[in-house]
Amino acid sequence: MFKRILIANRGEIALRVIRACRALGVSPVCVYSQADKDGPWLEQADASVCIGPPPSKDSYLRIERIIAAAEVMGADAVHPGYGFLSENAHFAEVCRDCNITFVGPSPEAMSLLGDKVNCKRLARQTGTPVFPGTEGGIDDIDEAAKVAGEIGYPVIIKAAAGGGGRGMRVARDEAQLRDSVGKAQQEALAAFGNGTVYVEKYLENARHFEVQTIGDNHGNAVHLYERDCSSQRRHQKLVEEAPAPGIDAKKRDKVCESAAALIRKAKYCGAATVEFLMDKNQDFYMLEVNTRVQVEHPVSELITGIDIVQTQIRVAAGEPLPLQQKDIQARGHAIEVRINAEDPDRGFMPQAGLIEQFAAPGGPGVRLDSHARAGYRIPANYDSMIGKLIVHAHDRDAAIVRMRQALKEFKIGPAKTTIPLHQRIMERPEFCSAKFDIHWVERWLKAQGA
Ligand code: MV4
Repeated sequence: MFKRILIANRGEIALRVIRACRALGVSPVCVYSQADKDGPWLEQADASVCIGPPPSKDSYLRIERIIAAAEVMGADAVHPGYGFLSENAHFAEVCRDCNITFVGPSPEAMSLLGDKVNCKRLARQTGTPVFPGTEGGIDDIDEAAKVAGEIGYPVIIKAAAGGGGRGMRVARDEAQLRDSVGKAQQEALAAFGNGTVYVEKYLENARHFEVQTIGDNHGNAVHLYERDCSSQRRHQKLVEEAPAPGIDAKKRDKVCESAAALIRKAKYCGAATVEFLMDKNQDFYMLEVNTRVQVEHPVSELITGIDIVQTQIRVAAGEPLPLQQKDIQARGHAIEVRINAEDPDRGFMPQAGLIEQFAAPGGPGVRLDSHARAGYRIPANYDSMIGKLIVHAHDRDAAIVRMRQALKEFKIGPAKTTIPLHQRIMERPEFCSAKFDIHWVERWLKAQGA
């Protein structure tokens, strides 16, 4: 096991990694920006070092400063959390060159899965279902138009290096396709330094289904079942749950197994999420693979009883996965809501500033992952998420009841948060009956005049 892990992140995920380090007897150390000098999570670390001014590009994204900090503090591993450098293959490579273990996949596995054209090719080989479309990147517009004609419109043009909703265009007929491909290629080149784009069938009213997987350095990979993340706005997830409600058990097992097979084939070590869209017939189509721990990992932890962050660290240290697939069972239902310091009544405007009141919810089956507390000042430079509230209960209805009560107990002020929005979501028939799709929140908010 490692002696010391440097956490190249901030906020709730830094605290989450610190907790996992303690459980494993590993010393956690942090880097922080000037804006985070009073970050409550730093009190929990064994040491911390300032790596620069508030903007991420001058601090949390500065590879050479993070490596220097790891060397100065004697860390033998780096945990990147999510965001920032977590999916940067160059960073993983620099860590390796400096004999610091990157808690995550090899740069090769990260690059392979991070390129969506390569990832889709690998998925076809492992029986992971994908959308019909071009085999690889488009180099001939006539060929792309031919494929689109065969699969039928609408189609979507995506950047191989894109992700999370960036670099996509929908085409509803051949004229739009011909108009869009060149523009999409130029945009992709400018945004990602890679102009490769591909075309696939566009699915209108899908649900977002994602499979949590984890692999080791010994050729093993397992899945921890799935999450439904359909409740989102502008590609920002608001609510996540596990398991996905109302899925046929056989279809679910099949798609989860196919996700684990993909990770195994990629010789992937660490936690990965295989994202899918699901149509109304419960057919699945892979979108992309996220090569990091995700914000919503706690719902999978609560239903399986497996600590994903501790497992990430164990496999990074070279241990084999402690569990086989047959030992992993899903129990009950878990729901997570993201608590963002944003004002939903003012276009989700971020709310920087002092938190004066912070009364945390509690009781059986309630988990709060947050770095915030009364007296904490939210910096304006980063993501507005100040915590995650997660509940677990024997079934979905009981989990919703538990979430309603936890939200009622949770008092934050004067900063506006997404708590009242979540209280309304937990009463919505679309949510309570799980008759929803990826557009339901935006449709509902629009109908509200928000
Ligand atoms: C799609 C799609 C429909 N059909 N691909 C958006 C984020 C990126 N991961 C992929 N995305 C989509 N890909 C096909 N073939 C619709 C989306 C999409 C979406 C997906 C998941 C969650 C929210 C979304 C919101 C809008 C569009």
